[in-house]
Amino acid sequence: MTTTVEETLVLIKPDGVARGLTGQILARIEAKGYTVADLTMLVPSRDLLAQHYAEHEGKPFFEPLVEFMGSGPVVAARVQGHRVIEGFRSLAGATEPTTAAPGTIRGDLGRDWGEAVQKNLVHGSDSTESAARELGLWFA
Ligand code: RTP
Ligand code: MG
Repeated sequence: MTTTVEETLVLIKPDGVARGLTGQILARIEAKGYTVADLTMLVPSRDLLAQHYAEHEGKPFFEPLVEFMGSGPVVAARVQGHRVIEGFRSLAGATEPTTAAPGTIRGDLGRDWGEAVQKNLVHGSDSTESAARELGLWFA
């Protein structure tokens, strides 16, 4: 019998990197028991971001989101573990940092800044299909 380790794409967004939270966020992922299997830092191109956020094209927050995500360095991580896709999203907390539950990355480390885009520190893939697609984009 072969077992496949589930994996997800985690991004530490420009706000997380700029605020010096990279180490803390990676430490939470590792403390939970997941494995950081690959790691890179880059300023993503508009093309990469447009592909990454293709599902949001046409929404009012799409342009500000792509602009924000390209505004500085982003850390991309390949994170592995049983049920890690669901587990990391649980660890990240709700999209809106003001109301994300305390104990989560967004709830403990994030807040609202009164801007067009929710600067919410991290991204995690939301399904096995998204994870495969997104890992292919960021770790080509
Ligand atoms: P993510 O994909 O980044 O893990 O976050 P998510 O699933 O919780 O949120 P999603 O709905 O996929 O939205 C992607 C990112 O777009 C920004 N956003 N801003 N109304 C707004 O201002 C708004 N809505 C979404 C956030 O940065 C969100 O994480
Ligand atoms: Mg999403």
